[in-house]
Amino acid sequence: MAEQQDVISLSLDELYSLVRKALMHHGVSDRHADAIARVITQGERDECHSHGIYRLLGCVRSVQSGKVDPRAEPTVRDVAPGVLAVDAHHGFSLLAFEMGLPMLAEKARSQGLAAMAINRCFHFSALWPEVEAIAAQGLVGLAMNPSHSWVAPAGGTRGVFGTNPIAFAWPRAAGHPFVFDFATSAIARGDIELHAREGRPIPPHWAIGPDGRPTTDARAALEGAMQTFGGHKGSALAAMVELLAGALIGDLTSMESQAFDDGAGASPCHGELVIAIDPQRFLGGGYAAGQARAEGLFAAVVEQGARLPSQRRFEARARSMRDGVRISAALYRDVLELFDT
Ligand code: NDP
Ligand code: PYC
Repeated sequence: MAEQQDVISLSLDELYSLVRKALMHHGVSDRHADAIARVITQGERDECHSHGIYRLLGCVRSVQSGKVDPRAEPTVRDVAPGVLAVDAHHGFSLLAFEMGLPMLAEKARSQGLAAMAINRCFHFSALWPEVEAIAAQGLVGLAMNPSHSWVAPAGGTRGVFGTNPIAFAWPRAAGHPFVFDFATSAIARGDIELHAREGRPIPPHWAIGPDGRPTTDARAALEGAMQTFGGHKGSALAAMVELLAGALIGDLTSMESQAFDDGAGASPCHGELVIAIDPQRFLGGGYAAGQARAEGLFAAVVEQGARLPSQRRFEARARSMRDGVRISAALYRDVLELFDT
């Protein structure tokens, strides 16, 4: 660890160990601590600050709230040839994902397409680590989940939807997969929280304040309602996530998750839908041609100077793997204070 004025430099190993130790200090089991520390380290490594080490504070708060079972052992259930369900038993979601992934991949390979419902999980993380793990097996990945009802529908003023991320990954023969992962709100709530922590203003299209008017005050935004991205289009996608990753899989919508929290301040508790598709099954002998077509599409994007989603992230990853990460001294202090309670 190296300190330089208001920034602390950590290697990825140091970061991982720090997160893991803090979680275990608060009674999180080895297996959950490993899964969480891996994903938080990946978030910081890829410079996704809203879902990096900052999330450790929320994880510990969730455990302290008494809502999460930090030692819950997920159970995997084979539901149908193309469907499985993982019950997280009110633990964090990441171990449940890891435990379900082998069966999801096996079913996708045998059926061409498979879906995994993760139920009763506390969810705080970005989704790209999950769809990237699916793409690493040569499969197309799609994942989504509700959260808390912080987001107003387009044309409304009161929260109904969660920030409801949708993530997609397409495996490529060489290099990183094509990946996008975004909230269906104008921005992740974690980003507004970071603006509020640091006293920075936000763009007016991110949220409305408690008075129902657009605001640049991050604290007012957290008390008001967030906006969807792309107006009615983001609003419809957010509703789709509530339906597919809530009603369809027998789990809570964002409004229900918020009610379940009952002011405890834990991470949202709900379900997640993860879909894997095997392009070899779909394309058979045409697999190479299908891949080539996809590469033609990506080339047409980058050739004109536009960038592919996740390119910034992959560049950040290369940098962090070489140089480690730098986090603000204020955040680092907050993390160290977790060991005092
Ligand atoms: P952003 O708006 O920052 O980015 C979303 C995506 O767009 C990324 O894949 C990003 O790639 C890509 N992108 C950004 N700018 C460009 C560009 N100019 N050209 C091409 N692609 C671009 O994300 P959000 O704030 O919406 O979400 C951040 C994270 O929060 C996500 O990882 C999401 O999973 C997580 N989240 C989790 C929730 C949960 O319930 N667990 C709820 C809501 C969000 P790149 O990264 O390379 O910039
Ligand atoms: O940043 O919106 C968010 C979020 C919700 C749950 C996890 N992240």
